[in-house]
Amino acid sequence: MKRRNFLKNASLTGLGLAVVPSIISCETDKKEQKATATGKIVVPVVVATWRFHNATKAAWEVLEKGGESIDAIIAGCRVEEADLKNTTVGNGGSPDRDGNVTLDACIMNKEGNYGAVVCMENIAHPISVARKVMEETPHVIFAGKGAEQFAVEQGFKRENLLTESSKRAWEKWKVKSEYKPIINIENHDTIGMLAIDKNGDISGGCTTSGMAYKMAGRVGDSAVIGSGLFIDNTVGGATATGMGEEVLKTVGSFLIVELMRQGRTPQEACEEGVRRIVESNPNHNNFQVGYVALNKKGEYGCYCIHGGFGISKYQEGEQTYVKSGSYIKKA
Ligand code: SD4
Repeated sequence: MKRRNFLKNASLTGLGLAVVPSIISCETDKKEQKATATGKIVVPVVVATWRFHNATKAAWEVLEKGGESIDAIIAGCRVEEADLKNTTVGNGGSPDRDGNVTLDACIMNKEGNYGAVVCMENIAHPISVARKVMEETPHVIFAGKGAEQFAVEQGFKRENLLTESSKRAWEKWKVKSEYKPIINIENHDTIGMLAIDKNGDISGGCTTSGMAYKMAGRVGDSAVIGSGLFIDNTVGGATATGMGEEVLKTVGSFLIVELMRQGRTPQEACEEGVRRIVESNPNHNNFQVGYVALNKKGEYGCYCIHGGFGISKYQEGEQTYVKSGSYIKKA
């Protein structure tokens, strides 16, 4: 298929969004986080894209006991990778247009080390394989068959990741074969997670099966350093969800961390990250991108193009869903 036709088919014209551009910021379901108001350091803390409350709970349990942020990230991300009902992460993820489930994941630690796997099949926990890449090899990214082979050598089991229900949905999709990624399905999307432990050290992870029914071999932003995730232990971290192509083109997570380094709050940095995409892309009505950022004080921010995104946060022993502000508000 020619690129132009592919992009045409990729548009979300079916969404019928009535849109009014506006800038609004983060609102919480519960009380506003104290750190944001007082500037005091409130760690440990973990934040994750969407309503991944089971994941942030698992991560919090590690942090609360004094565990390291990298272990909290692994514990949290693995919860979603194992959840068969979640069709956008790990086991049970939606396949590509040829019916193959291909996974992308990455991890970054407090030393600024990074490991990733892209387009990996048949291994249920790519986040753990990404950690092995980071810790056990001189490389940072393994792709496709090489990633799978490495995982098996490291003791991971090969398994079929295509569930019956994902297979049925794919077969239904094949009837029309239209690529229309509807990203904003609450509760079910890519997990990007940032955690600061009791020592004040930050780590992050991001894991996904990518866009449903993508072309074979397509890799999104999630496992690419600086796009789906970036961590700098002197500043903080950021992670992304949504249309990976747009995040990749603007190196979104790196941008947000650099803006925080220059003095922006996590909220301001996320808003600027979204603005960079929206203002350079007239097609922004047709796709979603959401960012989450965390600075070293434990202050967070989140922002997205279209309403419907939010983050799960665990801090001071309390779990909260934070509804993200959006550039475009439904009329
Ligand atoms: C990708 N960013 O593969 C991922 C998909 C995603 O919410 O985050 N969806 O482009």
